[in-house]
Amino acid sequence: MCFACMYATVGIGIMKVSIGIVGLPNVGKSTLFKLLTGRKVHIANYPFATVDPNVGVVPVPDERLKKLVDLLKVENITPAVVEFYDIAGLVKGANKGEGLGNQFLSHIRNVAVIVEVVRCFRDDSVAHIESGIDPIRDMDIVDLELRLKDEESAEKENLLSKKPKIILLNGSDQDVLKDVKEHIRSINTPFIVADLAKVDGVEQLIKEAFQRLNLINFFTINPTEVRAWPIKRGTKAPQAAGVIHSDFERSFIKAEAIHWKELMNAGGWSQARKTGKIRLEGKEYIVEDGDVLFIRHG
Ligand SMILES: Nc1nc2c(ncn2[C@@H]2O[C@H](COP(=O)(O)OP(=O)(O)OP(=O)(O)O)[C@@H](O)[C@H]2O)c(=O)[nH]1
Ligand SMILES: [Mg+2]
Repeated sequence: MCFACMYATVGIGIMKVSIGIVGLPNVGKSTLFKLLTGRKVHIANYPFATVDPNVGVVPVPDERLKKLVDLLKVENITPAVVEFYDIAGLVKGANKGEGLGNQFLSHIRNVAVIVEVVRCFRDDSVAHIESGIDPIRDMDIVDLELRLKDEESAEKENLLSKKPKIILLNGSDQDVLKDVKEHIRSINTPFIVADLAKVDGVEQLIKEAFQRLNLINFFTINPTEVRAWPIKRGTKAPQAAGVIHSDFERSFIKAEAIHWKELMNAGGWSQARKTGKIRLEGKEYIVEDGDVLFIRHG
C-alpha cells in the first residue's frame, strides 16, 4: 500500500511545505518520489529520465491523529501535508547550464527544504553518471554546483546552498560505509539510510523534513474530523488561528487549549471541560506541539 493511501482524507494545508528531491542523475530520486506519493512516474535506468518536475502531496505521519480519532469516534483524519518535487538530475557544470542545468536550479529555488538522494547501492546494471560508487564525491558535486550558482545570484536571501537539507543515502546498511556517515556528521547535516529498492525508511524522511523546518502540529477537532495543522515552533495563538482561517487571526479572542495527551486521559472534550482541564489562553500564548485548540473569535 502506498504511504499516501493510509489516510482517508488528505486536506490541502494552508501552510505549504515543499520539499525538493535533488541529486545526480540515476540515483533513485523518482523511485523515492513514487514510494512517497504512490504515483506512477517515469523510472528508468538512464540519466535525465525526469525532465519536468513531478509534484505530489504526501501526508505527514502523526500517530497522535489515529489515537484522537479512536477516542473521539469521528470519521475523518486530515493530516498535515507536504509537497514533494521530483527534480531532474544535476551534473557537474549544472550552474553553467550543463545537463538540465538552469532549469534544475530554478526548481530548487522554489522549495523550502532539499532531500538529497545519494547513491550508495551497488548494482552494475544501473549506470552511474560518474565512474564508480563514491557518495562523498557525489555530495561534493551537488554542493559545489549549488554554491557556484549562489555566487552569481544577486538575491542573497534565497541561497540554494543554505537551504535546510536532509541527505538520503540510498542503499542497504552494508552499502553505506562508515566514512560516508562520518563525513555527513562532520558537515552537520541530518541523514537517513533508506534502501529504496526495499522500500525502507521513507516515513522517517518526512518526519525528519518536518523537524528540519522546525514545524510542529496542533490539532482541531469537530464532530466529523480531527485535523492537524503545521506551524513553526514558537507561533503564538492568534497566528496559529490564522492558519485555520485568515479571519481568525484578526478576530482572535481566546484559544481553548488542551494538550492531546491530557485530552486522552480525560476521555474526551466535554469530560475535560467538566474537570477544568481546558485552559483559556490569550494572544501571547505560544502553541505547543500536540495542543488541541478551539479558537474563540469575534
Ligand atoms: N539496485 C537498486 N536500484 C535502484 C535503487 N534505487 C533506484 N534504483 C534504480 O536506479 C534507476 C534510476 O532510478 P530513478 O529513480 O529513475 O533515478 P533518478 O534519480 O530519478 O534519475 P533521473 O531522473 O534520470 O535523474 C532505476 O533503474 C531504478 O530502478 C536501489 O536502491 N537499488
Ligand atoms: Mg527521475
